[in-house]
Formats: sequence, C-alpha cells, structure tokens
Amino acid sequence: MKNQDVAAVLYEMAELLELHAENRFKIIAFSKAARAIESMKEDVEKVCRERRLQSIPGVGKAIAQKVEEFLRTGQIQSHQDLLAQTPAGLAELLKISGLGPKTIFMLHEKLGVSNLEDLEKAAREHRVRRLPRMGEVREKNILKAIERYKKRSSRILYSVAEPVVNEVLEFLRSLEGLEHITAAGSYRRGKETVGDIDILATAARPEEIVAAFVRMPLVQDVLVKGPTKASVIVQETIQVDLRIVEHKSFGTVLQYFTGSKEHNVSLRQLSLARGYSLSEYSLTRLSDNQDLFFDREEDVYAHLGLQYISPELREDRGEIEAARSGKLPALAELKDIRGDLHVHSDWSDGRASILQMARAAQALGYEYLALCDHSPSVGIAGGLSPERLEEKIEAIAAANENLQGITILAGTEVDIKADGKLDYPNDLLARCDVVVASVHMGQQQNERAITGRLISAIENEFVHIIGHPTGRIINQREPYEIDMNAVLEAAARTGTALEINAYPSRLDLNETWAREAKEMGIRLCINSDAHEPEQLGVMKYGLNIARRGWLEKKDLLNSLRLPELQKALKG
Ligand code: DGT
Ligand code: CA
Ligand code: CA
Ligand code: ZN
Repeated sequence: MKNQDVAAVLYEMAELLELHAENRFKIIAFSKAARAIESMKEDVEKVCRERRLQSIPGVGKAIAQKVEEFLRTGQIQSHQDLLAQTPAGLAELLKISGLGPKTIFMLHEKLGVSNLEDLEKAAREHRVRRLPRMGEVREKNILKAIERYKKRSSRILYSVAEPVVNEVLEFLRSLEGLEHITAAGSYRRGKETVGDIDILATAARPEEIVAAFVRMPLVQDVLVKGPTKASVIVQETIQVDLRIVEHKSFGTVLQYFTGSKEHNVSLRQLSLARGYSLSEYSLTRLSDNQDLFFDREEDVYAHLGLQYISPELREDRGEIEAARSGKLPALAELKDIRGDLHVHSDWSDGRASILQMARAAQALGYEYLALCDHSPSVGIAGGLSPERLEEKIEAIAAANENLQGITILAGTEVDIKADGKLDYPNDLLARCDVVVASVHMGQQQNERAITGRLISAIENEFVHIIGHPTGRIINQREPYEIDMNAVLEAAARTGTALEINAYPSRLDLNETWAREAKEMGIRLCINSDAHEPEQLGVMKYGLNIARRGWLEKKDLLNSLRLPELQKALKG
C-alpha cells in the first residue's frame, strides 16, 4: 500500500513550499491532501486505477495529477524541482524535531542559517533566543534536538531495544481498553540492530491509548501525535512508533509492519499473480473487488497458499519460494539448545567460579557446559599457563563428581597467535574436551596473514570450534580483513565447527555467513562467551542470528545430546 509514501512526499512538498514562503493556500492544500491519503483506508493505487483520486477530500485536479505521476514514475517533477532550488542544508533542517518550515525560514532570513552547522553555532552564541517567539527554552531544545539528530545515524543493538520494548508493552498492557499488542518491524524480525521500534495494538478507544503512550514516564520527546498513532523518543535517541489499528485488519497490518520492505514487495507481487491486491487493510480479490479481512497473520500467508513464514526469514532471501513449495527450514529454537560450549570462569577473566557457572547453566536446563578460559598470550585476560590449565582440568573432574544432571566439560579458548600457531602444545589440547580457537591479537594484519592464521587453526586436529570468527564488534570494529570463503572451505573440509558468538555486540558469525556455512555442511555452535552467570542468557541473541541464517536444530553442535556431542568432539 503506497498511501504512506504518497503522503510523505506531499507533506514534504508542503514543507518545501513553506520554506520558500509560497502561497499559504497552496501549502495548506498539500498538507490537507497528505493527511487525507495517510488516514484513508483504501489503497491509493486502487483509487488511482479507478480514476477516483479527486473523490478524496482535499484532492483537486492539480494534486490528483501529482499523485498519479508519483504512482506511475515513483517521483513528482515539481517536487524534484523544489528540492533542487532548496539549499541541501536547509532541507535537512526539516528533519530536526521541533523545527518547522516557518521557523527555518525565519532563521534563514534573519540569521543567515542555511545548514545544521550554522544553526548550532547561532544557538550556541544565543542569537536564536532573541528572535520573535523563540526564547531561551526553545533555543536549548533546538540544541538538544541537534544532538539527537547527530547520534541518530547509528542503529541500536537489538539487546538495547529489548528492554524498551518490554517496558512499553508492559505499560500499554496495563491500560484499560487495550486488546492486542505486539512489536513489529526489524525488532520482531530479530535483526542484530534496530533503526526504530514499531508497536502495533488494537484498542477500544485508540485516542486514550495514544494519549497515555505519549505521557509515559520514559518519553523525552513527542515527534508526532495523531488520533491513532504517535512517535516518541526515549533514552535520548530511540524512536518508538505506536499504531492503533482495527481488529479486523490486525493480521494484514502486522504482516505489513513486520516487513521487511523487500519481503513485502515480493509478497505483494505473488498476491497479484494469485489475483489479489495485498494492503495493510485487507486482501482485495481483483475479480470482484471484494475485501477479505484477516485478524490473524497466519491466515494471510495460508490464504496465499504459503507456509507460515517466521519473521526472522522475511528478508526476501528466497523464503517466499521456499514457502510456496513447503520447503521452509524448521528453525532452531531456544529449547533445542542443550549446552554452552564457550564460557569463562574466575580461573581467567570470568567473575564466577566453575561451580557457580555450572549451577546457572543447570538452571537453564542445559546438559553440559564447557569452561573455556583464556590461554597465556591473552595476558590481560588472565590467560592460564599450561600448568594452571592442567590443574583446571583436574578441578573440573572433581567438580563433576559432586554434580548431578549437568556435565562440565574441560575446555580452553586457545589464542591463535600472530604467526598462526596455537598458544598450547597439542598434547595439552588433546586433554581438553572442547577446544575453541580464537584470534585476539594482531587483528590489523592483512587478508592473507589473517586468513592463513585461521586456516592453520582450523587444520589443527584438536581444534573443535573457531570462536568469534570475523572479530567484528557492531558499531565499533569492522571484521578482520579475511577471506571468508577460504575459511569456510577449510572448516567444511576438516569438519571444524564455527561459532555464532551470542554476545549482543558481537553476533559473530553474522547471519549471512552462518547461512553460507550451513549450506556448505559446516556445523555452527551458538555460544554465550559468558563471563558471569547472568550472561549465559545472551544465548537468545545468538539464536536470533541462527534463525535469520535459516539454521535448524541439526545444524547446531550444541543441540546434540551429551553422548552424541562427545562422539562428535572425538571424531
Ligand atoms: P528499521 O526500523 O530500520 O530497523 O527497519 P524496519 O524494517 O523496522 O522498518 P521501518 O520501521 O521503516 O518500517 C516497519 C515496516 O513497515 C517495514 O519493515 C515494512 C513496512 N514498510 C515501511 N515502509 C514501507 C514501504 O515503503 N513499502 C513497504 N512495502 N513496506 C514498508
Ligand atoms: Ca523499525
Ligand atoms: Ca518505524
Ligand atoms: Zn571467550
């Protein structure tokens, strides 16, 4: 449904015209038409096809022509012309929350402000507050909004969005009249980072829910507020969008706002091929223009002859074809995870004892836990000397005597040194149940060197798993320069597993490489890399990545039962 896109471009027309101090009536006409199309239930494309655009309140001949042009060509020439006549910096100021075109026009006229930099400078020099209707408070708010706008470019980690989502859902659920509620968008798809948070709900009296939403204690700024939707800012930079929708359309709305956009485009094409037009509102049968409503998302997919597609798969990466032929993967679930093969204890840089870690793992229902402390080269992390590792192996054997229902595996996270050698001799590695090998130093080496190091570790017969294989840290550090195809080829050839490190800022391997690995027959292992008991819980973030990489239970080393795992580790 293109209604939002059409409305957005018309709103922007209105703003640009206002920046250019154009005729008031013209400006009002554009924003009125934008509002009507935005809140209209019918699909604007359909209305256009049936030549009924001018029946929309506020849409006259001129605007109808522009809408038609947009739907046909994807843009409006007069909009492009206006943009071309507007200094780029000035148009960008429209994105600063709280700054309307009228104010921007005044700032431009009176202070010569034509971009973000100018505006920040003027505000810092207290020149803004002296203008009519501005004052000290507004000047301060402008500076805050600029700060937020600058930070906004980086997407937030899923794990940062999660507590916000939970708090908002809990708050809204406590309100009278609220019926269904769920998060949609990239968050529902389990993406590693989230641009903004999308919440959908149904409610008896939408205005009351929206009013309560914008007054939640955690809300710092209200960007938009209408009768059925609002956008707010929490924690300085996180945008949360709430939409209250009609119950009878909840299935199609949830489908639409879960996205991804690319998935939606493909699904819409498939619908058309089957004789339907899919919108947020309904599935319209083209033969007789009959609207079919779905309050459950499952029924939308079923009606189109598709298997239900889990949100994590909705990226237009072949899921629609797979669903057509009944070949979607049976995605791995948290309950399939039987243990964690990479955690630390206070023998190296962890903060809990072996027994504390084991008991916490047991509370999660795990059958096994591999204690993999660091090796000597990672001195800052308290890497164990060979003698200490031998002592630890014995301590673990003793601890197992006193434990029932969970088995501690003696492991190590052995460093892959700059020359590709491992940090312990083979005879010591052979005494470990689980050997995870990872790169911690010399990450700046060139592609040949780093790839060579990883491959020589993979080729070591005592190495079971490569830890955080690409070294990336989301929003902080790029992956190593590495030839991943060569690394995957080596892992496939030697039967070495690759880790999906579940630490929320690592998520390494990422979903793309995880899927590639699976297709090459490589086993993946989701590990928490926990340094204290609570961190064992990050497993779910790694599982999101596994699911987005199409992984099934059988693709995961740590979904094996203990005897099978032990067999696999020996083999
Ligand atoms: P984000 O917020 O950048 O992490 O990504 P999303 O996927 O949450 O995107 P967002 O918040 O812009 O929109 C939520 C969903 O709404 C999106 O996944 C699909 C749907 N949607 C938004 N804009 C469009 C559009 O222009 N066309 C189509 N087909 N769907 C859209
Ligand atoms: Ca979003
Ligand atoms: Ca959004
Ligand atoms: Zn580690």
